[in-house]
Amino acid sequence: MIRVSKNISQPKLHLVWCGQLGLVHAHIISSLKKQMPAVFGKENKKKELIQDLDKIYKTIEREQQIPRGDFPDIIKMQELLQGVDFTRFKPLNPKLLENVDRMLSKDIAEFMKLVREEETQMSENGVRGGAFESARDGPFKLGYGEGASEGLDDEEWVVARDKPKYDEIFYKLSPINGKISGANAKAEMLKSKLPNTTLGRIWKLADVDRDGMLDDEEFALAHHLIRVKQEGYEIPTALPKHLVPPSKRAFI
Ligand SMILES: [Ca+2]
Repeated sequence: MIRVSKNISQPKLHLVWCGQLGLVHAHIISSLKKQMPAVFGKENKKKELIQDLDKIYKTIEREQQIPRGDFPDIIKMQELLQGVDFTRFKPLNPKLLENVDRMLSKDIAEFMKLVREEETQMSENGVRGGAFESARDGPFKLGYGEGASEGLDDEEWVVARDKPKYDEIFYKLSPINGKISGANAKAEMLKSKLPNTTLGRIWKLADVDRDGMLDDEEFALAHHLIRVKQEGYEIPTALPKHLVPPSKRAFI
């Protein structure tokens, strides 16, 4: 589930949340429908399914890669299902799912735009100092050449060093026209276990051309910044020149 500061437009967030919730519900209902017998033993099977709802959640969680936090509360769901006739459930409509999925990824891209706007407003509270404030002290400045300023003096794009490793992940995410969607990138970035606010900032810096998607260079940059943060350094508020992917220098 997405968590952001209260400045972000609530209706927009609500829309993202509802889409995800609808998707989870559709999977739960379809799973229950699939397991119901056609003629005999319906009531017993229903009881069994309600009891085993946790197993059903786990299967959907694994097969659809939906985080457990996005599922409805299991006790409430069990109570709700008691009074429902499972035979009336409709089978899953793949077209509907596709639409919800598309809506979600589009919405996440929109949402990230809002995060960006919010971040700009909050820039005065952002990171100051380090190698980004002034070059007056040159290489003797605290933190020079470390964290996000690693590779500052190198001719080669510092992210390129580990890019083959990041490329491997990138191509597993089935990019379309060389890019992965916001939703796909989000799922992968969440594996870092960094807070959503930090990942939002990393996204803002990594989506250099601001099209709501990541190409291989932007994806590698996102992972580079994740590593910087995981190593205990701060994420800069603006992308330092030496971190801009070579093909995107025109955007800066
Ligand atoms: Ca992009």
